[in-house]
Amino acid sequence: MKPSNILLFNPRATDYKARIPNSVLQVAASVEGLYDWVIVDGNLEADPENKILDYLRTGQFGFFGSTVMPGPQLRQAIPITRKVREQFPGITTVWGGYFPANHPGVSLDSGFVDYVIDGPGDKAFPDLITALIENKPVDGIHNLVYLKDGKLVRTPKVNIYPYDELPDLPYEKLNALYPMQQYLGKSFLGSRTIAYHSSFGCPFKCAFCAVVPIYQAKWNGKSAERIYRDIKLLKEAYGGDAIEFHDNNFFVSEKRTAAFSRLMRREGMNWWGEARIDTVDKYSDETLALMREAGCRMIFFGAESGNDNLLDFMDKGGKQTGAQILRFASRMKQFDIIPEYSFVLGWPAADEHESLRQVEAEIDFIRRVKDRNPATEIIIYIYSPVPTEGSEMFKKVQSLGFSFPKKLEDWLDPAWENFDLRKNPLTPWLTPRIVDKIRDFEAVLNAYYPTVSDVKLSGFQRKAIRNLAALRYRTGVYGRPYELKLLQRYWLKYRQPEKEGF
Ligand code: B12
Ligand code: SF4
Repeated sequence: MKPSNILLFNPRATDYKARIPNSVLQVAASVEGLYDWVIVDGNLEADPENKILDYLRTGQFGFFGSTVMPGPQLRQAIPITRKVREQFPGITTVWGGYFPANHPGVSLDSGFVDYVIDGPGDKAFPDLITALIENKPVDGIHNLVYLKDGKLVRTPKVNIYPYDELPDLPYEKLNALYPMQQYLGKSFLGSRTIAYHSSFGCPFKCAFCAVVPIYQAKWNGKSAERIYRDIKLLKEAYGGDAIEFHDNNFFVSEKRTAAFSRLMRREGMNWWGEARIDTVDKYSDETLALMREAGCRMIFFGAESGNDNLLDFMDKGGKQTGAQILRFASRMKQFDIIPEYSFVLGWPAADEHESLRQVEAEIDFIRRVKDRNPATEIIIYIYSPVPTEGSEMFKKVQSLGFSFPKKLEDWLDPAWENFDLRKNPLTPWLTPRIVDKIRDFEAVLNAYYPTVSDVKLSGFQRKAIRNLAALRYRTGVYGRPYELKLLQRYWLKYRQPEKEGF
């Protein structure tokens, strides 16, 4: 009979700050009590490959599962899964997470990934293990993608589960493998920051977003009481003193946010989460004041663009407008909650000229946001297509000549890695000249307004870098800011996705 132990792998995603590996931990929770499991965390291992092979050599493992985000996680996920297949052909390999869910074909065609989980793995994974151990068919198990006679098979999809019904995360067992202290790092919010995930999916359908094909506009969140109970545990057992909510959209329900805030008032913990502007703009003044009182210091908002036509094109418009983005930045100031606005530049455009015009208009808009509320944190991404099949945007992207790599290994090419990191898009309409324009502006902006999130930057460094950038920012001459880039390389570590992520 196939051995039932499971090895779960979290490939390295950051060199800078390891966070609680919630993806594999939640998968572990789904098999806890049924099968034995271990986690190997690439963020904390110098040589995860050998650690994994050592475990597998014991002969007790029948299953290898890896979570995979696009980008640098592939750098370990691909060669290590391939090695597992070569050295232990009897072990079943399973990939889950955003990369394989959005690119199942290329993952399975590699020949070393047996199953992809598309969506939550909380029921699919234990069911799959049991079926394989008991030699039963897998075609009735939800959220699976696999190859049968060379053809891609997708089983019925369940986008979300009622989160409150899922088991608690096995923090204690994780602590025995990797002491939790290593995961509770210093951040702008506190000195031992907890990473917590409180909801599945998102109720919206933005045409550029990787969450949409997986969750298809469904959302379900844990109750305020359940979140509070978990946070109390992490505070009391491990000393957590601040929280980063890793939900795609934490603030969907005002009622839940208000209830959570009421519970958190006594805890003295700062927290941060991700939201939509149009959603939080509907919150009452009382809720916003309550959130701040309860420790909400900063909220990440996908502002995306100041152009209403573009907002419509990305299916974000109708509700969110450029005028609202500006007004809302001022509203947040009133409540002393820092809005962290992310903008995406380089949307599909007919040619270089149109693309350049768009980029210049966005730069101008970002400056207006900063004028309204200088505390607004600005994050600039370059548009990287995701396969949102059926959306007008993806159709346009394809018609303009863009396509994804056909082979899994091709994703390891540095150019595609930069694509994943939303640094260099490989989209035909963005020329290197425009990419430089965006990056140069970003360098000047980040220097003139150093982020409060960079806890390693001293007061002196902040002042020095700001003074150096002042003339460029005021005059709008951004080109070739070598002096700023040099300083940033050594001083500004935050928001460099290859080091950090967010
Ligand atoms: C935490 C996080 C990170 C951390 C890394 C965490 C880690 N693993 O060590 C950091 C901050 C380093 C990071 C970096 C990046 N991230 Co990130 N990250 C997240 C975030 C916020 C939470 C992930 C998480 O913990 N989810 C909680 C768990 C419970 O949910 P889950 O992962 O979906 O897991 C469920 C299922 O997917 C499935 N599943 C997942 N894995 C597995 C594995 C197995 C074996 C099985 C059976 C099932 C399974 O079952 C799970 C339980 O239901 C997500 C957004 C989100 N809310 O998920 C983005 C997200 C995954 N990241 C994203 C991106 C793009 C990145 C970056 C590539 C770029 C960037 N600048 O942000 C960088 C990469 C940098 C790098 N060096 O690799 C995107 C992916 C988009 C896409 N195109 O596919 C997301 C979706 C954010 C977004 N909305 O844009 N990230
Ligand atoms: S609101 Fe955010 S998470 Fe939701 S679909 Fe749009 S971009 Fe994606």
